[in-house]
Amino acid sequence: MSTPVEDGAPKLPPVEDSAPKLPPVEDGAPKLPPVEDGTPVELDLPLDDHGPKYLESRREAEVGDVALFGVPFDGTTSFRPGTRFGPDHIRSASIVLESYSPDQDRDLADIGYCDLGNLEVPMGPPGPMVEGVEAATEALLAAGLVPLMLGGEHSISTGAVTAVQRRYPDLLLVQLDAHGDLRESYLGQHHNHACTMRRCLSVVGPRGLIQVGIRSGTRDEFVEMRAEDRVVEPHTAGYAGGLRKPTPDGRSSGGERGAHEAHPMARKLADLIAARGERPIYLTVDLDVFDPGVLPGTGTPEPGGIFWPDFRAILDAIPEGRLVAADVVELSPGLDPTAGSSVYAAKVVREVALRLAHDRAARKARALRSTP
Ligand SMILES: [Mn+2]
Repeated sequence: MSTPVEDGAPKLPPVEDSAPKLPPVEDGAPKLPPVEDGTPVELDLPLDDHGPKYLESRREAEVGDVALFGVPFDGTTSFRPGTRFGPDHIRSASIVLESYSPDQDRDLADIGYCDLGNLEVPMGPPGPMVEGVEAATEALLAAGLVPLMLGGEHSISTGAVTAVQRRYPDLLLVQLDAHGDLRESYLGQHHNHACTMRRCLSVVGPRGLIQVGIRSGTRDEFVEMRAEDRVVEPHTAGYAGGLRKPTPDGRSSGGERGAHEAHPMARKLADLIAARGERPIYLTVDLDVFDPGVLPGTGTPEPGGIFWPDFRAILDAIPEGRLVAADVVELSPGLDPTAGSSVYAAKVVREVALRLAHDRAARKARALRSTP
């Protein structure tokens, strides 16, 4: 079981940042109440906030927010660079979206969310970038925010996962991706985006990773993923696009949960999550998990990917209350002049943000109920 620490409670070991420091509690002295949701948050981070914002988000963070931040890094991209432009294109494209999600029957207008802008990270070798992302994610968590990171290439995930795992030691990482990303090193780089899950595995441990949608990798990668029973492959899972559980009156089910049970990939994901116990979950969405027919704007497209209804079912397969952080990476907007890929990515971000906010509220309600 995890012990989620919310709202900037100072329970973490050494945090050398803006985390609020409480005075030592004297015998009999009343404990300070947890910081209330909506309290303004001061962050001392290298953030560039001059670009566009995601939909109607606030720039200023408040305790309890889902906090979007971009990491415009594509220093290790092997084939076609351009993901450094991903975060701002997601924001610009978000303008075509409504804040309401009919899939979830939830609305961004009802949640607290902010868009902090882009983290300033050095281009070139990825090491300093990974450290910068880790420190930033750590600071957001300490301030009582829920991190939602926009890429950038996939190597940005390692630092975020490391910081989130420190706060949630039994963290489970769910990866949506076309690629296994399990190389030990690639093109001489330890932190290449083809190695991201190998790096993350050393953080979350062998039972801490589930890989969904993988359809490209070396034979060794597939042998490992299958032997560890941690992969949901599109083809072997009995992939079938499209589902909507009709209600008795024939309309679609809207925000009703349970849609994943009718979907083979999502059902398998639910089984793999259940087999690992009740753990907090970090969701990393490499957008190349989608079929290049619907999302061509990514550096390493791979035929045979998922479609929107599959994504909806997969998100639904994550048990309520468990999602604690997420990222959406590998949009390379220059590769899709229609901008359709950016809109797709922006919609993925909306759905994930809504789930993050809903799950945080669910955890909070649970914690309140268990307090006498
Ligand atoms: Mn990938």
